[in-house]
Amino acid sequence: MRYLLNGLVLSLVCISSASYSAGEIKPYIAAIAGDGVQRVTILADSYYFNPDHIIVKVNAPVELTVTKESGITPHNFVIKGTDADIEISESLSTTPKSIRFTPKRVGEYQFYCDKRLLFFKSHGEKGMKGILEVTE
Ligand SMILES: [Cu+2]
Repeated sequence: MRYLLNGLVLSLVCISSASYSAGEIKPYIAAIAGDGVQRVTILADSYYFNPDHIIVKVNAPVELTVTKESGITPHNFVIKGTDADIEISESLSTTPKSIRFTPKRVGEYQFYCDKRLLFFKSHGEKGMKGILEVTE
């Protein structure tokens, strides 16, 4: 049992150090649709979001459609960007969830999953995070 646990911890450490290398995935630039909404589809999996760098325009409505990969691991989607009027904390499922907001200020806002198993690192700390970049 102890060896099993050690192996598990070791593999989690390996995953966390390998999973986030900035700049590898190109940023996703949201297009503004005919109705003025910027739509982005996001996949949430253990332990990453795809895309993990999203660029949107300020003061235009954004609709994120976030879907969790199948599997028992729970995930959520959190952004704490109070100054830009972006306050999101939504649990995710395999049914796509629509999250709508309008960013009110230019800046970079981290999104992440804050779920964690017992004493392990949170999913965000394991690489399940990304940047919402709000531009002029
Ligand atoms: Cu998660």
